[in-house]
Amino acid sequence: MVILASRPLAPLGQPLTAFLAAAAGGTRQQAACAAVAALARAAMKIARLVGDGPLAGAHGAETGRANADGDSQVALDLQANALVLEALAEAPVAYFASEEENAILTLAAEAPVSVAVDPLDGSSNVDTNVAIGTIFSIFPTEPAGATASFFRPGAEQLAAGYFIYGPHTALVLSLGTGVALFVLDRASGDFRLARSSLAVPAQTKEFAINASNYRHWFAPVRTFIDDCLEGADGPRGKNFNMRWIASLVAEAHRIFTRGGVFLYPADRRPGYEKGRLRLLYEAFPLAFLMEQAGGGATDGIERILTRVPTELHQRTPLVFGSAEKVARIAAYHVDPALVRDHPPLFRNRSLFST
Ligand code: FDP
Ligand code: ZN
Repeated sequence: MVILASRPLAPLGQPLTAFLAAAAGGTRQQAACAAVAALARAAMKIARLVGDGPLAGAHGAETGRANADGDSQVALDLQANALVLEALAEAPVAYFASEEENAILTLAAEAPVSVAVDPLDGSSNVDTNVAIGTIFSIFPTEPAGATASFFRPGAEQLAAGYFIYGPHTALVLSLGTGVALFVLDRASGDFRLARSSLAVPAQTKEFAINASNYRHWFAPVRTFIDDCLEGADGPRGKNFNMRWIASLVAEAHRIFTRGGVFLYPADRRPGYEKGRLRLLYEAFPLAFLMEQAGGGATDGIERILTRVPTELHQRTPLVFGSAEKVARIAAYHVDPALVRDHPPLFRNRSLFST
């Protein structure tokens, strides 16, 4: 993990509560820090449920219900959503947007911040004991109401982060001044600072994509991956390594640890024309964290943080990780000279069709 040496480092081992107290400035910042503390309390409970695995019940059991986006909900999706909602209801939070809710909920309309969450990311991995997580994004509340508070550029986030429930439970957090890593100390029950000023290495030889969708991809992504797969014999002149965990937080955590690039592009499958991942509570927080750590995030054409959602569960193509690689993938989308095979679609519109 690369550390940016120029930033002042908080003491390692510092409890999250002390870190937040030291960071809190004005009313909004204080409310954002209180929301992070509430999310951490929920995450500890979720971590315990995840850690108990099948002993705590059939976590991965289909509930027979689907969220507004059509994804089937497993038991732990609903438990995690309830725990996060319960914790945020006790924090100065005005509006709550969640992958598991059909509409934005009002908690305390006058409160200074609003929170969007993916309560349990990677829930298809619940029964396989693979790392899963909770992703969150904190915005200032706008007097105009719920939609104005969330339907705005991602660059206006006050704070963002994710909890990852893996062999250890960690929090990767940005309050807008760099990125810090906290690890749950099971003995004390506190999240403790483990690394300050995380930085995503600018270059990488590792990419992550669900290659089973190869035949559905549009030409720019297919050409980029073809070029990587040709390794030292191809146009890139070097060998690459591939990973796919199918758990967004776990992919992000690997990239924060050793660099790399993640792609979930739009493709030709019905329902995937705008990608799979959600703009508000998946792409925005990860893009915020990546940029705060010197990495990048794009939908192929546009920087994720300048996008403005128009729907709660809006999907987006998503590429994030090492800055140099993200820029290269964006270049494949705008420079036809880089794309070896031009299906008719690409002549009229880019890979990430809108
Ligand atoms: P999941 O549906 O299990 O919550 O958030 C969506 C997500 O997982 C990501 O965590 C993961 O990267 C992606 O879906 C995996 O999608 P595929 O199964 O299409 O590869
Ligand atoms: Zn998710």
